[in-house]
Amino acid sequence: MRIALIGRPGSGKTTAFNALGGARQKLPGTLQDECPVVSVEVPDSRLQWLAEMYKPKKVTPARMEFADYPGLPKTEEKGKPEVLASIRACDGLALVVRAFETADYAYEEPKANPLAEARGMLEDLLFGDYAILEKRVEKLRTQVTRPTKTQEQDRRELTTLEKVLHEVIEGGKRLNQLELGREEEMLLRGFRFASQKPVLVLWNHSGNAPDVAVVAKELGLSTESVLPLQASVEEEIASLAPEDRELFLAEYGIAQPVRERIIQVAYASIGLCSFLTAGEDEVRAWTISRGDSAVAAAGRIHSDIARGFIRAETIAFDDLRAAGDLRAAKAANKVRLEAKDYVVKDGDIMNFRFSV
Ligand SMILES: Nc1nc2c(ncn2[C@@H]2O[C@H](COP(=O)(O)OP(=O)(O)OP(=O)(O)O)[C@@H](O)[C@H]2O)c(=O)[nH]1
Ligand SMILES: [Mg+2]
Repeated sequence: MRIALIGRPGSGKTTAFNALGGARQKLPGTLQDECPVVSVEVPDSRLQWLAEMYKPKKVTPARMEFADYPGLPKTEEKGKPEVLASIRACDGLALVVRAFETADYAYEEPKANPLAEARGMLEDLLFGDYAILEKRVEKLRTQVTRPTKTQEQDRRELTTLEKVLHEVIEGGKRLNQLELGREEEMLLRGFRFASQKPVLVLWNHSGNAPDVAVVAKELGLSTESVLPLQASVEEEIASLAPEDRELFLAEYGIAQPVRERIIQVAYASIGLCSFLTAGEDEVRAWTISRGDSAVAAAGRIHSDIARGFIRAETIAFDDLRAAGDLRAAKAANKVRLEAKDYVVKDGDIMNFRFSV
């Protein structure tokens, strides 16, 4: 899972990136491959409990990556489409907005106006996607006039995209507000449009925390996807020795460092959960999407396990903890054999039976 830190120039993306534990660096990144990336551990106390039971050689938490993108200016500038295009490879977006004043940066807008900034950014993502849609439609329109192998398929794609464009432009709808059939949905998903990605908002302030519910409502987002943060304070705290951090966090009234808070917000807004695997070799957490099936979970580990899937021996972590150990859990009938289409729950401990 990779989240792109995006926003207007100077909104505090790199500062937030540093607060997440990324190496301190002020060079503006360029595109996807060259963007600095930090990998953040997903805190999960269940892993420690399992490690005590299994005494494994290795404990591997789930991780989430954050990439520090260059700023997207309001004006049409060279390079903006490239940045927008490369954002599409990420799984989610963290929109950093400026709610602080500073004289250290030459801003397009002299005064911070975080709500307008967030709205403008969300609009930019939409317009970037329209541009891609329109280009594709134009290309298809000439393509379908020639007899090619893909003519039928191209026609269908063109019909869908024209419908989408119409609803978006005439109907004023967002890409994620359209009512689409399964095939149309799959087609659209292939584009990995930025405006269809889950968004969390990092409201970068300097002591004047916003009313999260109000911000979320104004932006049409869920309350749990807005995260207030004091990036420069947290950047400094992250650079301290671990034993000094608590004191400073308390001083600034920060309950938990952003590194830990952002994971909860990202999990909620992207709709993720974790399943676990446990054994003497390794105790490990894996990130999947809520609603994923057992066979999809198997595929996270290895495509062979998904291909040769037979059954998944499954127990809820809470059931295992309540029983004390696996033997007692089995005696209490808490271990289930689940089939391919079983919907995996957060905290399921799974052992896949497969043959290839
Ligand atoms: N007061 C204050 N200043 C901040 C905060 N976050 C960032 N800054 C300052 O704002 C300026 C820009 O911060 P960066 O983190 O480099 O912003 P950026 O979004 O990475 O900028 P670009 O990569 O150029 O788009 C720097 O001078 C930071 O010190 C904050 O929370 N409070
Ligand atoms: Mg930066």
